[in-house]
Amino acid sequence: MKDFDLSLYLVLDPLLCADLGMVETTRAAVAGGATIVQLRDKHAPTKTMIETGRVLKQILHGTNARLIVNDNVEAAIAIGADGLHIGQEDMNAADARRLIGPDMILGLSVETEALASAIDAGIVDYAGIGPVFATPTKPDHKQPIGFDGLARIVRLCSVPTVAIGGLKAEHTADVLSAGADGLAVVSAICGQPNPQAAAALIAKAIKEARQ
Ligand code: TZP
Ligand code: MG
Repeated sequence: MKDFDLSLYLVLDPLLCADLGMVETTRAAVAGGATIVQLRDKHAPTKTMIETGRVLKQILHGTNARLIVNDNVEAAIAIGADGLHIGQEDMNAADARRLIGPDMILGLSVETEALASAIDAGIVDYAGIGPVFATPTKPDHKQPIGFDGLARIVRLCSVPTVAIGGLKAEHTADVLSAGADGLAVVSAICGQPNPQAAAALIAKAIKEARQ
């Protein structure tokens, strides 16, 4: 069994992180309790992804947080990241698994019950489910599913799950009640005046909801 904790999953956004930068945002978020950091930069060339990812890997070294790379298999491997995250429109999960090997974490975005039922737990390690709410962070997102939709989709997933889309600290209890293992957030941490405090607020809500 792979060892990773989906509870507070930070997805980086280079524009929202512009002031502090993705590296310092990561440092702060992990200090605040982020358990996974995903390097997501849709427009960066592979070379830049690799450079940034290597710095992030150094920052996460010695912490329990894992580094996941969005979409870019070549970068994920070159960085020596802990994992790769792909969407339904990206590479096929079986092909991604063949390229990254058995040990890297593989995450897959899931937006519907049909897609949840189709997950092969022998290939995919976790599902990112959403968007729960509409969000300006991803303008091309699919139809929001709400907490009811989240619960229906989680039930059909044979792998651990993390919810995404418009999530803030105040949604923590509802996300966990729906059965998800954690919250994935972008704007609740990236671009916040104090990303460490923002992460700590969600981490505290997770702890409280689990009691
Ligand atoms: N996938 C579905 S919604 C989303 C992604 C990457 C963006 C979520 O951003 P935010 O700011 O946490 O709503
Ligand atoms: Mg993608």
